[in-house]
Parts: sequence; structure tokens; C-alpha cells
Amino acid sequence: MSASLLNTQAVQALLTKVSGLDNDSGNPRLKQIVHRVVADIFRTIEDFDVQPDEFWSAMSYLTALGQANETGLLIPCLGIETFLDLRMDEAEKKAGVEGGTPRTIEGPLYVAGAPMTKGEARLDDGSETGEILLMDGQVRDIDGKPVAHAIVDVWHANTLGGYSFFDPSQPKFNLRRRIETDAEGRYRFRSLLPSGYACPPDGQTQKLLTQLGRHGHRPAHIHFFVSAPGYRKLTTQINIDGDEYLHDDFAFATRDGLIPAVRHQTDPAAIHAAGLNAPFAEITFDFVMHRESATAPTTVVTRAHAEAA
Ligand code: MBD
Ligand code: FE
Repeated sequence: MSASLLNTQAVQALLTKVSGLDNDSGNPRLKQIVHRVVADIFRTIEDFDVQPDEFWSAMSYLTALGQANETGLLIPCLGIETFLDLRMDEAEKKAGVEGGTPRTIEGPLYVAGAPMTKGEARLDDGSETGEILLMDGQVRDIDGKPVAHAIVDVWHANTLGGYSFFDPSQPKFNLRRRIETDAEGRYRFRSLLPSGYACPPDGQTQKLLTQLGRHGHRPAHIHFFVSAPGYRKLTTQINIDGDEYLHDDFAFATRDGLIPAVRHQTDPAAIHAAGLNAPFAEITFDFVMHRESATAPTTVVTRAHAEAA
């Protein structure tokens, strides 16, 4: 092994200057982080003897990733969004916030401002055919007390794995609603069972996945934000049991406690009792929330979201 260029005084002085650590203005925390990140890039280049054409191909990749609006897809693909969840779990544990419904990643496909309804909603507009899903449950706190007027903000893919807004062929806010729980903390909705998501096959995330020998599939899932005044916001998902990718999610979002039973109802009496005329699926899932904590970091994440025009 040749001597480390990174450890020379000249390169260390370069890093200090690069990150502004030799001046008194700017943002001290950001300076330290930039210093670390640039030093880690230097180290990677040195340790792997990265050649200039390899380096510039990585820069072209990042440019294309941003231009394709896929940064939000690469982050879960690399397990970084899951790592943020594990960090929050750890911080909560330290603060004595334990139990309740497990969190899992938000992902990149939330759209703010979905229609609000009280108690119940229909998420599809009837223009797509598929297996009807009836989902219901109760929002409770950790002591078992129902949380009335909680907002269950739900979003999921259609039967082709596409999300409205990002898939312009779908109606506005298709499969997206905010449901306010009733006096007993209950919510329910009618929708269609989603299919799993797959990364755009010609996209930048899939390009890296292929180089890593990985696939870009997620199991079928339904996303939720559950919020109520005085409670910690919950970001989570449920997975649809039986999906071939249930425990092989490219975004690493599957967790114990988030795979409720799916009851496929084919009995004519059950179909009739539900007011339907075809077999349907039923899921019951209760959300257990924590009261606000003075010592755990907030779970309200500021993040750019699409807004439907
Ligand atoms: C999704 O639907 C999703 O939830 C995540 C995390 C990544 C890509 C697509
Ligand atoms: Fe999703």
C-alpha cells in the first residue's frame, strides 16, 4: 500500500478550506458535515483508486437522477430512509416511547391536500376494475383510549402499481384521502386492492439496482400518516399479505406488525351483507399512537411534497 495522500498536511489543509472551517461565517454544523462528507469521498477515491472516468460517470449519474426526479427513489433503495426510521426508533426508546404501531418509511409518492371526509371514504372512483378492498380499524392511544378526530391520511397504488399525480392517466387524488376518525376513533374505507410498485425500468434507480444485482420491486402496500393534536405523528404502511415481494422489498419497508390478515370474501351471503356484488377483500388494522413527548425528537418531518394542481 502506498502512503495515504489523504493524510498529508496539504490535503487536510485543503479539506479545512473546502468546508470553510478556517473562517468565522456560515453554518458551523453544515461545515462539519461537509468536511466529513468530502473527506469520505476523498477516502473512497483513494482506497478504491477511483479513476477519473469512473468519477465523472458517477457525477453524470447524479445529474440524471435529479433530472429524472428520482432522488426520493434512490434513498429508500439504499436503505437510508429505513436507517432514519431505525434512528427514530432508537431515540424514542431512549425517551421511553415504546410499543404502538411500528413506523415505516414515507416513500416518495405522497401528495399533499387529499380530500377530507369524516369517518369513511371511497378512494377509487369506480373507473378501474379490480378486487374491492374494505378496510377499517380504530385509532387508539397506548393506553387503549380511542382517539376521536384523528386524521388518517391514506394513499396507495392502483391495480397496475401506479400512483395518481405521478401517473397522469389517473384521476386527481385517485386512491388518496384524509379520513377523520369518529367519536370511537374508527375509520373505514372502500378501495381496490393495490398491486406492488416497480421502479421505472429505464430510470436511474433501476440502472443502479441492476448493477447491484438487485430488483426494484415493492410488495403491494398502503401508506398512512396518522395524526391528532397532542399525539406523535405516525408514518407507516401495511403490506398486503401473500405478495411475492413481502419480505423482499427493494425499499426495505416491511416490518413485523404491519402485515395484517387479508380476508378474501367469496361467500354470497357475505358479499350481499357488504352491499356488494362481487368477491372482495377485507382488512382490519388498528393504529396505536403515542402521546407527544418532551424528550423524543419530533416525528413531523419537513419534506418537499407534490401538490396537486
Ligand atoms: C413506492 O410506492 C414507495 O412506497 C417507496 C418507498 C418507493 C417507491 C415507490
Ligand atoms: Fe408506496
